Amino acid sequence: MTLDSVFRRRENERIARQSGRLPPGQSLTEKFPVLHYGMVPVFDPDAWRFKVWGDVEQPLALTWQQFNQLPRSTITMDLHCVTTWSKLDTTWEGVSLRTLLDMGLIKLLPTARYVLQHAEHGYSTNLPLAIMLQENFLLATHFEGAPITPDHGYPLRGVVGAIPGRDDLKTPYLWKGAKWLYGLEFMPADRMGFWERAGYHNQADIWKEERFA
Ligand SMILES: Nc1nc2c(c(=O)[nH]1)N[C@H]1C(S)=C(S)[C@@H](COP(=O)(O)O)O[C@H]1N2
Ligand SMILES: [Mo]
Repeated sequence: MTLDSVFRRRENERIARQSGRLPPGQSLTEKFPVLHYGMVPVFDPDAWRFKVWGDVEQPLALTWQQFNQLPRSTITMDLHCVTTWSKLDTTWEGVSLRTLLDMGLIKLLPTARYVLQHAEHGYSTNLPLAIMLQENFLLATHFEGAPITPDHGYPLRGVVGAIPGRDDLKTPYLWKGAKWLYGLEFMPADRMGFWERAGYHNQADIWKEERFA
C-alpha cells in the first residue's frame, strides 16, 4: 500500500463520517474483503435451483436459466460488516423479492412474517419479511456490472446495505445477506440463522451497533 492511498483512505473516511454515512465503530475500506465460514461451493448450472418454501401457497423451484429471465433491479448502497469494515457506493444488480411477489410468482400465506435465507454448505441467516421487502435488500447476481465472483457469492447472494439519505429503511450488518443463496423459507415465527445462533445479534441494526447478543 502506498502512502498516497493511506492518506486517501483516511480522507475518504473523514468525509464519510462527516456526512453521516459511517455507523458507530466502523472504519472505511477501499478493498472488498472476503468473509465467510467454510469453503467456496462449486456452481453446477444444471443442478442449481432457486427454491422457495414454507408459508407460501405453492413451493417454487427455478432453474438458473429461468432465474435469469426475471425482471431486474439495480441498487447502490453502503455495506457494513460486523467486523467493523464499511465499503461505500457498491452497485448490485439482481432480482428484488418485492418483484417476485408483485409478479405473483411467490404467493405468501398471510402468516408469513420472517424469512430464512438458505445457502450452500449450510449457511443461513434470518430477517423479518418487512426488511427483505425494502429497497436495500436484493437477490443479487451482479456486482459493479459483472457477475459476482465465486468468493463473493456466485451465482446468487442476498445483499443488504444502507442507502444514503434513506433513514426510513432499517439496515442490518452484511452477514444478513447469504452468499451462494439457493433458498428462501418463509416462516410464521422467527428462527435464527448460522451467526445468530452463534451469538450475533438477531436484529443487527448498524446504527444501534447491534453486533452481538
Ligand atoms: N454463505 C455464506 N454467506 C455469508 C457468510 C458466510 O459465512 N457464508 N458470511 C457473511 C458475513 S459475516 C459477511 S460480512 C458477508 C461478507 O461478504 P463478502 O465476502 O462478499 O465481503 O457475507 C455474509 N454471507
Ligand atoms: Mo461479517
